[in-house]
Amino acid sequence: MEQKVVSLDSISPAPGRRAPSACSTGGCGTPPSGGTTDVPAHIRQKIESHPCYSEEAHHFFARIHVAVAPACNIQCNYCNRKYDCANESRPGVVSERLTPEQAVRKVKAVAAAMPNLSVVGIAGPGDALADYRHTFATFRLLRETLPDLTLCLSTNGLALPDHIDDIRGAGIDHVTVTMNAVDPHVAEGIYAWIFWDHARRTGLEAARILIERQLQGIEMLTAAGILVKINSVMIPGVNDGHLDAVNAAVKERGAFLHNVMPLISDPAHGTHYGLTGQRGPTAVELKALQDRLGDGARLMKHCRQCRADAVGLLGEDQGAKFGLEQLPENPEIDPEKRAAYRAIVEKERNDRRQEAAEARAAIRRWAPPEPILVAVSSKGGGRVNQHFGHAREFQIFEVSTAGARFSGHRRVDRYCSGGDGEDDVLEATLLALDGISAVLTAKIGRCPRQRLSEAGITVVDDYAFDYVETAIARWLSARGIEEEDTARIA
Ligand code: CLF
Ligand code: SF4
Repeated sequence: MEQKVVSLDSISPAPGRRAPSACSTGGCGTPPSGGTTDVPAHIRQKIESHPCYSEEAHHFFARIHVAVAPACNIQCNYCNRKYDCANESRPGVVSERLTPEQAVRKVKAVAAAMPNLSVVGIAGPGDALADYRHTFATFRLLRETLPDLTLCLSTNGLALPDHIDDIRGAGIDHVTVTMNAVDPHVAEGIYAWIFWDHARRTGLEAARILIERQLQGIEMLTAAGILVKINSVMIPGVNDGHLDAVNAAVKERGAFLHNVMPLISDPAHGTHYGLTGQRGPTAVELKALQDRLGDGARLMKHCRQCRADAVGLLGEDQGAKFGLEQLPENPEIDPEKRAAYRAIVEKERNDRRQEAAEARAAIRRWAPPEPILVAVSSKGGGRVNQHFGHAREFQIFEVSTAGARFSGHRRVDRYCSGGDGEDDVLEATLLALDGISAVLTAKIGRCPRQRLSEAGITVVDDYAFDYVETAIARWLSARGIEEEDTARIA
């Protein structure tokens, strides 16, 4: 099994190549997009190494999901039981279900190989609390064996109020509740049935019980000091106009974060929605909803809808390397390696914050009057450090006179494989980049550069390995100065 070295070499500049500062004017100390300095210290400490609760942390820290919970107590119309739980995963069967002991063995192997592993989550493939015994047995074993890992649980909320003490007792500090509606008339269209109090219930009755239990559970968690994240699946024509109400209701009950995820609907998955032609939202519709909810709502925008057996950084699943058959008998976790990694991340974060503060002034000075969207190819660390042809997703930043704000990501297929670019992939990438003004990348070939230009997208590859905010500031400054010079000469 490949051993990771303790460094950020793959994402940082090569030795001796210092990313130059954007401009000389001082900034206001605002953290870079997704920074955590605007939350109280006791919460910051809980989220700063959690890749889902902190956008900044997801550049540096990995999570593992252990698939110990196959059963479910409800039926969502976007789920087919043969596939992963859509609460926390992209449809796709989990490759293996684990016993609590196997789960711990796997987590140990991953922690030994990946010093950046910080979180273990249980997110299915069914509901983590439907058959809660495996879930809590796993968490208890993990707490004893690997006490420095953060424990994270995801649930549909139906059984939640019955397990607050179990959650606290197991040392779980982060719980996600998937909540798609607070109005039973809306929820009725999303769930086929629930199994509650020894009986299967449907329609309005099921919807009312589920919502009541979800809201009660959220209140109990926040009262117990546990951080709560809400996941909502955005389903056009069903609950898209209703998610503002969900956002208000969960905020009122103390939820820390709200993650609105697009419905994934494909007839091949065999879900009710897939088979009945219910579509998912476009990237533009999702962004419009997030904009409507506003900055004050503390929205998660970097979710990758990962599998219930995902391993690694968000968006970069390494689960295939850690099948039970491949695990070493006695993996050795080196605490010094893990501590060294955290020290490097701390330094990197401080550098990034400092540069972002400087970059912000330049962005404000040179940004166009109307906001634009910029796509960045990055393999982590908050830097422009990936070849265009290797990107499987682009991070999207909204750039305006207020600064550069992370606004999500767009998935693409890898354009370059075996040294050759694939034309049909490039055309699909162009569609995925709809509405984007510029692509910032570490490197790009002649052909895709030309196609992007023809599509009206500016290609910027002069700032490889810079932090994203720095690269945007340097590009805008150079562009602005050039335009001013041209105007002066004319
Ligand atoms: Fe896993 Fe979920 Fe915990 Fe994260 S995922 S249980 S909170 S450790 Fe994260 Fe994956 Fe999105 Fe979930 S990116 S699907 S929000
Ligand atoms: Fe599927 Fe998860 Fe819904 Fe259960 S809670 S039906 S596993 S999406």
